[in-house]
Amino acid sequence: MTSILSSEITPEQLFWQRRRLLALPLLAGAGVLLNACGAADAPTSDAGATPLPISAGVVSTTKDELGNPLTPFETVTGYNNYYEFSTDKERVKDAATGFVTTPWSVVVDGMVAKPRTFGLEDMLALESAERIYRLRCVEGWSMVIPWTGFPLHALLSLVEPTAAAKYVRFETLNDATRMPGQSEPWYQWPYVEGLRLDEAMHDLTLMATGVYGKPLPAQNGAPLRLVVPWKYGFKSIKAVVRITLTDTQPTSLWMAAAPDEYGFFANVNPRVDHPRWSQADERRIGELGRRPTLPFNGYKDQVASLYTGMDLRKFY
Ligand SMILES: Nc1nc2c(c(=O)[nH]1)N[C@H]1C(S)=C(S)[C@@H](COP(=O)(O)O)O[C@H]1N2
Ligand SMILES: [Mo]
Repeated sequence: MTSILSSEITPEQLFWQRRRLLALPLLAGAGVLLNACGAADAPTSDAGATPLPISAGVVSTTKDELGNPLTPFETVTGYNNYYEFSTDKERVKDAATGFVTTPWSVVVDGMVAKPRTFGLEDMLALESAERIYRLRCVEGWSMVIPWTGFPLHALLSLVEPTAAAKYVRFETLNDATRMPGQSEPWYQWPYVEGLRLDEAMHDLTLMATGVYGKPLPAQNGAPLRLVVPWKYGFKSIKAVVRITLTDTQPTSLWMAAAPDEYGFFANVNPRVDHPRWSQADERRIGELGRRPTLPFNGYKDQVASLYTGMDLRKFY
């Protein structure tokens, strides 16, 4: 992170500075261990023999619960899907540089007793958790990412969804002057995603505000993005400005763009192929070869009960 003039320091930056100071004693050890994960595996063009500098912040562990090493910081923040900025994963980072995320607010409305507009500072004040999650992109690659943020249910319980609410609809910022990809006519902007309310209330469902112990970089969806680890990555919508509770199943950008290819649920399922490729295995970025894809991306024990009685080969 570049140094900040004190005149430019925002409440958000102060928050993160404080957190970093509190966590400082862990810093040295974490850096050494992270280095061993091999930043040189990053699929960026400048990933050569010299390891890239580790510019990550503090994380409490170097592995997920299955023993998989974290994907290096430079890869997590340098290889991104974010069509509002670029369709080239290795260009998103540069294209998103300078994207202004303060001030930022999120409207939470629809079928709720207490609709409210949250400032980013309100949401950063919610209790923060670290979550190490696998991210499985529908394109057949994956990473292991240490997020920080708050469970979505913490936010939803503040607005009190009504009994009629069945779904949650999420919307990304819609501003082509700030997101140049939105000038491309191929997609129906803004990016929209949706969850069933019980999925949204599940404790694994995270609103991420940070990654690798640092504020979320623009390319990862700053200032806050959804993370639903048992679903394909496209469900994890970035730069959220609106969350609407509704009784009708939302139509996502991808459902509208290619209804035969992308369904509402999009649970990771190695037995349901994409019409154009197999989903049986995946390339973990940084590894040679491919590894089998796990049902629900390895979160089956936690989430399978959400889908009791549903034919998951049919309800993609
Ligand atoms: N608004 C928005 N959100 C988005 C996308 C996007 O293009 N626009 N891409 C999705 C896809 S396909 C993936 S795999 C993840 C990638 O998240 P990451 O870049 O943080 O790894 O973001 C998802 N969220
Ligand atoms: Mo994706």
